[in-house]
Amino acid sequence: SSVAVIGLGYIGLPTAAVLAHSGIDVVGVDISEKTVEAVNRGEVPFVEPELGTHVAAAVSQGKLKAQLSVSAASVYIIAVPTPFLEDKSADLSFIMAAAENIAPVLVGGELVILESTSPPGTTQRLADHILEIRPDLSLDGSDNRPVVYFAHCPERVLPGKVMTEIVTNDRVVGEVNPGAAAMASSLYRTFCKGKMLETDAATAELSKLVENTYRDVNIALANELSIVSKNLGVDVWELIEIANHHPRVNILQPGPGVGGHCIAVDPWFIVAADKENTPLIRTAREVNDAKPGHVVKQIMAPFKVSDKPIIAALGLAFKSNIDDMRESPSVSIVRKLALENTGIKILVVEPHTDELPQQLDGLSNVQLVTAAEAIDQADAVVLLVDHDKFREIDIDRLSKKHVVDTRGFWSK
Ligand code: SAJ
Repeated sequence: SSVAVIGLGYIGLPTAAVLAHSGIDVVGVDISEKTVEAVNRGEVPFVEPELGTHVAAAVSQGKLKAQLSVSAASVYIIAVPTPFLEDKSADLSFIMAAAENIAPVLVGGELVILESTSPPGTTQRLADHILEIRPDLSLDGSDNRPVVYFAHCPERVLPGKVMTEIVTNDRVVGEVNPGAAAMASSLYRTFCKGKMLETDAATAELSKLVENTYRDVNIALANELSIVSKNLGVDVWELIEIANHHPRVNILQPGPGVGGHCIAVDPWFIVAADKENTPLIRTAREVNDAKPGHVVKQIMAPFKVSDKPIIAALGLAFKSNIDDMRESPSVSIVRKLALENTGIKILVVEPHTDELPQQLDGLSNVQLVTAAEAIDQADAVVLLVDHDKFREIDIDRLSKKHVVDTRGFWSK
């Protein structure tokens, strides 16, 4: 059998690499020429531990190659982005474009898997779209038309641990038509040691959204508690630590806000699917989105308008020990600080990059420096990301400064 993986991002490329490693012939498809060329050289165009060696090996063994267009295969795996639009609904245009590229090469008997995180009903819509283009094919073999199988198998791997979790996590496989889940399970079993949880496509779609929403709601509780505790003079880290000793309580950690392309996005897909009945999920999103504003207030609290303090901001990534700054609350905090307070200077430290992200372009009062330089000069120090590298900072040097520790990095 052969597999075509459409979208060579942080899910598609690892999937292509592990499938190729298990002996399957894999073609990776991407619209970016740069990505296609990089993969064909055996390189990975983004940071993910251990992925590089897998891709290099698969390419050199001739099991993985990348190209710009879709060609015939027995299984198609769609792993393209599903960003959200202005109105918080999902943008399915990348999925539908993939469908349009797959449709012409189908002959019947193939399995089409959607891995992209999607609102409930999307896999069915994908199937309908392909069958509209190809009315000679079917979902059930009626009128002697060959069957194409459709399944939703959401990825659930944690960025930074993808190569481990892709093998060890249990896998949800949800079918649109009978037989699809069994086919998908047998494909994933070639590299995945976890359980195959077979269900229907809509349940699989919603389960993925619910997993991330569960975390978002839990983090919102922690973030709300961090503000309440501060106002009551209670240490939130100690509070949560103590509460979590209860055998049935497990509160997550407060922070500067929730970032990344998953947890801050997926809950909106549930809200969009049933606006009237999702006040809790919506409010949790709003609580987490409001946290950067609270952090900015906390940083500026001891200063008067005329003070013009120097502020050291430690960390820009959306979480610890990665270089990914997209949808990062730390970046919004720095931007907000810079825009709302004329005359202040912000010395940003991000050990995993050597340039500021686009959102901070053109802000003349923001500079990227080393931790030592920033702390030397700063009146206030805000810890935004709990990178291991920040353990090297000598905390004695913070004693005379206004410190805002959004992660409990030093306070815990
Ligand atoms: N965060 C907190 N407090 C916490 C935990 C996280 O503030 O206690 C923040 C992080 O700093 C970060 C954001 O939440 O800004 C999200 O980080 P994360 O590590 O919780 O999750 P992601 O976005 O890297 O990956 C999630 C994972 N989902 C779950 O754990 C349920 C991953 O398994 C999914 O595959 C991924 O989303 C995805 O692609 O959907």
